[in-house]
Amino acid sequence: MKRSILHPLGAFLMLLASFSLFAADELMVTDPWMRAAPPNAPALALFMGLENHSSSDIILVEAKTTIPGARVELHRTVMADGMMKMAQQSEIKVASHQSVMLEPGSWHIMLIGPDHVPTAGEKVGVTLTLKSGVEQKFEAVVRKGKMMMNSGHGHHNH
Ligand SMILES: [Cu+2]
Repeated sequence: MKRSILHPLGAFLMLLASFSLFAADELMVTDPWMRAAPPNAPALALFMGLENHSSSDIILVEAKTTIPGARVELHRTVMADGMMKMAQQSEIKVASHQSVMLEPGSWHIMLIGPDHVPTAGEKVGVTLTLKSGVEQKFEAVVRKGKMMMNSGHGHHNH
């Protein structure tokens, strides 16, 4: 005998989820990826979109990965004296119903001094710790990405 796909309890849980009750204080992480780097790279960069669909602000305070040996820092690339510079950040705040893009030239998570540099296609385990104490685990895929030029401009139109 076949089981009904829309089991009453399942429908109830789906209804709850649609009201974001389970998503409270939880980030939605979109397209997490790590930029492929040469085998002796001194640092690795991790990117993703962070979406907050809850009614309160969410603050990311720490990140960990399965890459051994690396110190993990929250970074933001900023303009200083006409140069693109990375600066360590103590947190990344995602305001209620807002999103923050971690992408080349902007916010990112930096792994400094990795003992292993993964190659394109490899998957890296990531754990994000929120200020609330909630931990979120997921995998980021390693792929090639554009390098940011130190041009002093985020965008070029030719
Ligand atoms: Cu950085």
